[in-house]
Amino acid sequence: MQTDAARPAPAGTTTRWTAASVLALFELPFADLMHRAQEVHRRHHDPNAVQRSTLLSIKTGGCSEDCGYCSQAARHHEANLARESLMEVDEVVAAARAARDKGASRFCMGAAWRGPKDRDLERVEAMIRAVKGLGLETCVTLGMLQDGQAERLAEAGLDYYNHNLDTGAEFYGRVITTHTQADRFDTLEKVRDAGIKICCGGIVGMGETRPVRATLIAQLASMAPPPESVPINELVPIPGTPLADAPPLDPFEFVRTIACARITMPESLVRLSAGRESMSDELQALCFLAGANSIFYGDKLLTAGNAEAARDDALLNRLGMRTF
Ligand code: SAM
Ligand code: DTB
Ligand code: SF4
Repeated sequence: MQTDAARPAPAGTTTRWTAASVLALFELPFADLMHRAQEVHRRHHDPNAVQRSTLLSIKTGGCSEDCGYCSQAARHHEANLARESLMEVDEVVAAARAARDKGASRFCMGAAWRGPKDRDLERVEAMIRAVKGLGLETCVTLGMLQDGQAERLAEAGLDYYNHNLDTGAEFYGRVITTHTQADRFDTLEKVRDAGIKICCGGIVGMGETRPVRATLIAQLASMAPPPESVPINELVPIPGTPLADAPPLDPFEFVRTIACARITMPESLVRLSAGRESMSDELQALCFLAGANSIFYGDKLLTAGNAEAARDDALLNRLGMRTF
């Protein structure tokens, strides 16, 4: 017998997701939730294909914000991260070319800023133009944008802007106090208005409850339209940050989060993002079954390690998955 939440919405109807209706998904028996995620996944995507993005930190550390998970906040000096100023365009292009040659289709450039200064944007625009010229999709994550900045990025040919909601509204202030989730929505609106696609997701495993995870997914799914890319990060606990000792998340709860993202955002790419380095191959395979169809590819995320490319190649090969 299937419970109500296990039943798919009738064809041609749209579902308005609330925290309560997403929580009902989270609470399904695991097999029912996975079945529903697979149904949605197979209706909208090739279940045997995974997209690969490569990350590069183009400006590292020294950030004014206090995000509790982040190694790059200036105030988390015990994380002992070496600061690096904005990279030169040709260094970035060399890294992008290497990523393309290894098979990535999207190159994501991240900067540890509260937001970019107009004079920094000029160099970022040059990076976008050059990386796009290599035939890669471009993504940047630069923090909060001021009026006119999204238009400049669009003009440079930017495909995606990454800006995460990070956690459910009710938990946001417990993790970050130097800006609000409303500030994040403000930037997302500027990005959308400039015609740039949105990459927006969050982090789980920060000590939040299941209802908080349900709020996060409902908030993402309620964006109109939902983000084209949805990164689901598992906290990478970084010594010296306030969340270094967050209690580990039950791996099945992580898989459930992926499944809920897939069901509520059928057309989006759902990215199995940070945290893969410490996940088993079997857990990652469950995430693909739950509807994840994108990964970060390359031995490093921004400052933390990622699953090694050779291990990913072997895993995708063992699962008979192709890449795009
Ligand atoms: N400063 C910009 C911002 O905050 O949007 C861009 C860079 S920031 C590092 C990008 C995203 O990385 C954050 O929103 C967060 O979701 C993710 N992130 C950062 N540190 C993480 C960690 N230790 N574990 C998992 N995800 C993390
Ligand atoms: C996202 O959601 N995850 C990426 C990307 N967007 C920029 C970043 C993960 C960072 C993990 C911790 C680190 O490398 O410092
Ligand atoms: Fe880290 Fe971005 Fe927060 Fe700065 S704004 S502390 S880089 S997550």
